[in-house]
Formats: sequence, C-alpha cells, structure tokens
Amino acid sequence: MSTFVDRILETVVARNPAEPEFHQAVREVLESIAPVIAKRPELARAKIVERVVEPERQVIFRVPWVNDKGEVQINRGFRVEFNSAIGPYKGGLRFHPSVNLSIIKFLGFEQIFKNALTTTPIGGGKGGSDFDPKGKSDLEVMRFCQSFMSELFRHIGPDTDVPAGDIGVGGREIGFMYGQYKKLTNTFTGVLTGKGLSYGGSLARTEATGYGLVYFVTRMLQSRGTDWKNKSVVISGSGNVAIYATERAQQLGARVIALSDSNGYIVDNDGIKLDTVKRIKEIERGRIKEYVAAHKTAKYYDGCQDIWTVPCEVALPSATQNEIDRKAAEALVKNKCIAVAEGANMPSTPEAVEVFHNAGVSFGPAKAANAGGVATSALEMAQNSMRLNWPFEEVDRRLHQIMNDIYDQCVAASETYGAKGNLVIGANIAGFLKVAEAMLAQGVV
Ligand code: NDP
Ligand code: 2IT
Repeated sequence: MSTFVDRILETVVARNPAEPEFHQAVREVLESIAPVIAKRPELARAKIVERVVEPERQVIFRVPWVNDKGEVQINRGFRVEFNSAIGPYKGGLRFHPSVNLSIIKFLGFEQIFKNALTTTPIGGGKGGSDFDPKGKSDLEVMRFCQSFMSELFRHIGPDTDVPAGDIGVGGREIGFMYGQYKKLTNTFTGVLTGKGLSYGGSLARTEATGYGLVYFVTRMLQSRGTDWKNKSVVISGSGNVAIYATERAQQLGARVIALSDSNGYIVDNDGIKLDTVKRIKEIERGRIKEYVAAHKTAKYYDGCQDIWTVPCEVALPSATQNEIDRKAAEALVKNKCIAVAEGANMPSTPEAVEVFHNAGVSFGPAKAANAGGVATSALEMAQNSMRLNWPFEEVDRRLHQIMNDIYDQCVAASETYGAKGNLVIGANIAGFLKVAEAMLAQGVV
C-alpha cells in the first residue's frame, strides 16, 4: 500500500518541486485511496491516479495595473484547470499576497474531489493572484480585476471553466470581473458564480459555505447523539465562511464565542454579536479588533494562532490552510472539544488530523464539510442556464439535502473500506471513485 503512495508521490514531488501544499494535499488523497487501487486493477492499468495528479491545463499570466498614485503595478495571475471528467472546471479565485502555484494547485486538486462529492456536474479548478485587495481603493480593485479578466476571459466560459470567489474575492471583485468579461465577449452568461442578485447571482450563495458547514456538523453531532443547543463554538476567520457559519450555528442554538482575522482574535463569552461583525467586515472592511469597541465585555488578543486555546466543544477552522497544527489540536482535545469541521481548505495539518482521530474527536474534512459553497455555485449555474431564479428557501433546501448526501457518502465509503468513523478516508474515496469512473469511461484523454 505504501509502495503505491511513495511511488506516485515521488513523481509528483520531482515534477512539481517546491510545492509543499500541493504535495500535502496529494499525499492525503493517495493514502486514502490506496486500498481502492489495490481492489481495482483496471484503475491502475488506466493510470487514473497518475493522470488525476497532473492538471489538464495551467495558465500563469502577467497582470499589470495602475494604482491611484499613477504607479504601474505587476501581479501574477493563475488558473489551474485540473480535471474536467465530470463537468466544466469549477472553483474559486483567491486574491492574497501568499498566492503561488503550490497554493493554487493544492486548492485545485482538493476541488476535484469536493466537487464530485456535491453530486452536481462540475470538474475541478482554481485560480487567483498574489494581489492584496486589503488597503486598496475600490478603483484600484476595479482596475486590477479588469486587467486580470483581460487575460483570464480567453480561458473560461459557462461550459468550459466557471470561477467564483475565495479568500479576498467577494461580491465586489466578482462584479468587476463579470463586467469586464461581458464587455470583452459581448455575452451575458453564467461564467462566474457568486454574482450579485441583480445580475444573475443565486440567493443563498453568500451564506452557502457557512450554512453548509453547519448542516454537515449537525450530522456529525447527531452521530454522537447530540445537537447544537448551547454548544460553545470557536470559529477562526471573520470572512464569508466564518460569518455565515456563525449565523446558522447561532440560529440552531449554539454559543459562538470567538472569531479571528490574521492579526488576532476576539472572545465574547456572551456570544458573538453578528450584526457588529457584519458591519465591521462586510461594510467597513475593518479589522476584528474593532469589535471590542462596540462590546466592552469582549476581549481582543493579538496573534491569531492562540484562538485554539479558547475552550470549546465545536471548532470550525474557517480562515486558511495549516492553521491548526499538532499543538493547537492537542489544546483543543485537552479542553474537551468533541467535533472539528473544516470551513477553510486544508486548515488542519496531517499531524493535527491524527491527534483528532486518536482522541475520538469527530472530524469533518474540508472537501466534504465546506462543499456547500461550490454546490450552491452549481445551483447558480443551473438557474443561469434556465434563466430563472429560485427563492432562498428552495436553494437552502437543496443545499441542506446536498450536505446530507455528502455526509452519507463519506460514511458509506468509510465503512465499505474498513475505516468506520474516518470521514477523511470516506470523503477521499467517495470523491475519487466518481471521478475515476468518469475518466475510465472517457478513455485516455
Ligand atoms: P474571506 O476573504 O472572506 O475571509 C478570509 C478570512 O480568513 C479573513 O478573516 C482573513 O483575515 C482570514 N485569513 C486569511 N488568510 C489568513 C492567514 N494567512 N492567516 C490567518 N487568517 C487568515 O475568505 P472566505 O471566508 O471566503 O474563505 C475562508 C476559507 O474558506 C479559505 O480557506 C477558503 O479557501 C475556504 N472556502 C471558501 C469558500 C467560499 O465559498 N468562499 C468555499 C469553500 C472553502 P484577514 O482579513 O486578516 O486576512
Ligand atoms: O473552495 C471552494 O470550494 C470555493 N472557494 C468555492 C468555489 C466555487 O466555485 O463556488
């Protein structure tokens, strides 16, 4: 089994040097699917795994733009079209100074299996730029987005590749990119998701990742014979995913007591007042620190990492990759945390996941737990194709159903392959098998 993992990983590392996040994501999937390959020689013969770790297409491009002072700026743009076996490439765009090829490839690789789990017909892709929207004026963001789309537009399309948001890309950025795509192609199509409601966006897409995460955790808690009522919850980040996970968890009776950003975290033992967070983050584009000015009983702590030392029963890492290491996981376990589910992509290191599994903490991996966002993007694509809009309740009902299906698929696959209770293995196997069957059927392409 380990020969299989080592052999493929060796090639991946040699062919993609200096891409540690990509290697990390590939290793986890390989370790999970090794028993499937052992049982299915036709997948080995067709070299499905060797093919799935190689992106179908990778585009890297220059993004020049002019800032408000009239100075020329140069960023780098990426779009990795990873796998189109089950549908058009689909996945977000991340704008953050840390973006590089390794980050985009790990995200694109994860997206293949996540999208397969949603049961909607979408392939896997990801893109972005090392552009930092923080501290930029709206006009600077617009000029950047227009320049970014001036190259990206020739690679995407409603039946080819459909980007959306991720870190640093929300409604404002999607709007500017959509406008530029429309101007360049003279078409009005569903080429991006996460659009504004006035020009083809879906109700509930904004809420979907966070709400979906909460629906997934509901099932994890049910399997332990409990629910959200009065549970203390710590959520990292204070962006799109964190805000709407907080909202839905609170509606279900949970006590969300901490949120963060990359500078630090707040603790409000009376429960986070989400209206204040929405004002600071969504309207004023401020920092989470400002929360304590409005709520004197809350406390702010510098440094985001120590948020995991805040005692809680449920932890939802919803900021970024590798934010929970072994030490943070041990702190959560020590404080009697019973469930951890990943709102962010790959927020737990492999060592942290091991700590959770060994301690009997229920663990919901990203590609299952945060799939509600992209699933609802697929619902947005469906509505755009039909040229109609479903009501909020209809989209939310479908999202809820999809999250329940994903949970059931993960449990079933984990049991079939002798790893009951391990949702990491379940998610990887269930997602992989769907993509593998489609690749097998379509021949060597
Ligand atoms: P946002 O840009 O809305 O928010 C990101 C949040 O995470 C901010 O609070 C940000 O703080 C914090 N953050 C970002 N980078 C770091 C870092 N290096 N260290 C500490 N904190 C950091 O992004 P989203 O909420 O959309 O995305 C959050 C996570 O969820 C990402 O991992 C994304 O890939 C994942 N995800 C998003 C989906 C979506 O639909 N949006 C779907 C599925 C997964 P600061 O302001 O200081 O940067
Ligand atoms: O990581 C993710 O799944 C996303 N950022 C959402 C992608 C999408 O196409 O909606």
